[in-house]
Amino acid sequence: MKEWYKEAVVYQIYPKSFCDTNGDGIGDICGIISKLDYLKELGVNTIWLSPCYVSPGDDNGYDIADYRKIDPVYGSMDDFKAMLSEMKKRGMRLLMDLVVNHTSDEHKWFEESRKSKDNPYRNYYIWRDPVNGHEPNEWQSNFGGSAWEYDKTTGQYYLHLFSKKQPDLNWENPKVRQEIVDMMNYWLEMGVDGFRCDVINLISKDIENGISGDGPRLHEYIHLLNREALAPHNAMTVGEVWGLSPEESLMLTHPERQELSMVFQFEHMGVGRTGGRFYLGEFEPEKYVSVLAKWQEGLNGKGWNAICVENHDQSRCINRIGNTDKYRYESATMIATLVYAMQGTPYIFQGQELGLINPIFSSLEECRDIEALNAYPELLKEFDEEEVMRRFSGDSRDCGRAPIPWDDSENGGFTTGTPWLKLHDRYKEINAKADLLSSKSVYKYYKSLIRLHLENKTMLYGDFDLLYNKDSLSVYQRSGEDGIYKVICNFCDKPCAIDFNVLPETVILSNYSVEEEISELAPYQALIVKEV
Ligand code: TEU
Ligand code: CA
Repeated sequence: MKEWYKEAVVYQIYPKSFCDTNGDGIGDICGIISKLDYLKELGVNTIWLSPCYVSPGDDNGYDIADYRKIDPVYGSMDDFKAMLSEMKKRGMRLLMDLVVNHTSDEHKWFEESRKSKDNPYRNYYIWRDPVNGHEPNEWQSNFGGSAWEYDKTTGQYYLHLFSKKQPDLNWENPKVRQEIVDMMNYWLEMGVDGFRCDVINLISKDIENGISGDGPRLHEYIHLLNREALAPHNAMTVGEVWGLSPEESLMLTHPERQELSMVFQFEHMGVGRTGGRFYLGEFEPEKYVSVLAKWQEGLNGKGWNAICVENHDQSRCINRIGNTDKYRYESATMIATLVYAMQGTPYIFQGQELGLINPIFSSLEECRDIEALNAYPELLKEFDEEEVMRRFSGDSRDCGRAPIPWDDSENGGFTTGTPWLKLHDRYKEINAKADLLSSKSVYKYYKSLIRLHLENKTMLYGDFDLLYNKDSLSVYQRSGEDGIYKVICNFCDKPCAIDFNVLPETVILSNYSVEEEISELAPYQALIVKEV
C-alpha cells in the first residue's frame, strides 16, 4: 500500500551539533532555520530532530525533564513554531524524538515519585525493595554499572536501564500510558508529522521473570499509541530497536497490526565489531552486504525498511568502511549508493552528506559522551591511555556528534564561541563550503541519489535481489515499474574486475565519470546501471 512515509527521505538533525547562532557553542533552533534551504536543496523532505526538550543534558537530551517544552538552550517555543512553519513552507515534514522508556530524574513526575511510597506519582516509575541488602537483581545499565539506584528517602531502588539520571517509566501504570498519549497528541496537533521512538521495545518489561525489554505487553502498548495518537493524525513512526530479527520486526510493523511504520535495525552497523562498543575489528564488506540483503528480502512485500548508514550513536562510516584520505569522496558516495539504492526509507545523519570524518580524541577532557566517560575506567584496566583514546576516536558516540563545519573559518563557522565538543581535525579542508565548491562534492552526489530514489518507481518500490557478494564486490538488482537496475559497488581501494561489460549509456549514476565501456571498477566505484 502507498503511504507517505514510504516516499520520505529523512535527514537527522542532532541539534546540539548542527549550527549555533548565539555563540554559546551549542547548536540551536535558529541555526536549523538558517540551514533549511541547504536541506531543501539536498532534496530531503523530512527532518528527524533529536531531542530538544527541557533536559539537564546528562545524555544530551535523551533525559527529558519536560516533554512539552523546548530547552531554552535551543530557543523558545516561538522559535520552534517558526522552524516548523519554515519547514512546512518548503514542503518538509518533521519527526520528533519520542523518548518514553525513561525520563530525567529531574522530571517533576520523578521528583514527586521519590518523595514517598504513597506519593501519587510513586507508580510512575519502577521501585523495588532491596534483596538481602542489595540490588533487586543483577541487571546492568547500558551505560555501565548496576541498573538499580538506591534512594535513601524511601529505602528502595529504582530501575534505570540507561544512566541513573534516566529512571525507567512504569508502563504497567495506565496513568503513565495516558500521559504519553496526551503528550504525543500535543505535538501532533501542533503540526508535527511523526516520531522516532527511542528504545521503544524496552517499554514492556517483566522484572520478576527477568525480562528487561520486548516484554509481554509491548504490542499492546504500541498499538495503544497508534490508536490513540498516531493513526488519527496519519503520523509516521520509526522505532529504534536493537537486536531484532526481520521476523520480529514485522510483528511491530506489519500494516495490519497497526503499530509502527518501520524500525531501524542495527545489525549491519555491528559488522566488524569483535565485542561490544570500543572493540572494533576488521570491517567485512561481504558480511555487511549480506546483513542488508537479509533485511531487504525479509521485509519485501510485507513490511518496510528504514535504510541508514550512521546516526548519533555511531562513528562515521568512512572511518570504518571507507577511506578517509585518498578516496574520501569515492568511499563516502559508494556507501551511500549501496545503502540508499535499496528498498526503504532513507535516513541520512547530519554531515554524512559531506563525507565527514571522526575527530581524533587525544585526552578524556575532549570527550563528552556519558557512555565513553563511564567506560573509561573499565577500559583502562585492559588498555593503556593511548589505546583507550584510539578506541574512543574510532567508536565513541562523540565521533558522529562532532559539530558540523560549515566553512573553513575558526571552528568551521559552527559557532563564534567555544564548541561544546571538538570538531573533526581536518575541518579547514573538509567542510560544507569546500564540498559544494569541489568538483567531487559528496553533497551533490547525495542530491542526485536522493532525486533518483524519489523519481524512479523501481528505486522506490522495486524488488531486491542480491546477485553477487564476495570479497569487496557486491552486485544487486532492483526491478519494478520503471525497469531493471543493477547496483554495483567496489568496497576496496584497488580496481576490481567484473565479468560483464558496462556501456556508458546505461550508467544512471556513478561516482566516477564513465566515458567508455568498462569491465573493471575503480577503487570504491559505485554504479547504478539500467538493464537494456
Ligand atoms: O539509544 C539506545 C541504545 O541502546 C544506545 O545508546 C546503545 O546503548 C549504545 O549506543 C550502545 O553502545 C538510544 C539513543 O539513540 C541514545 O542516544 C540514548 O542515549 C539512549 O537511547 C537512551 O535514551
Ligand atoms: Ca546556541
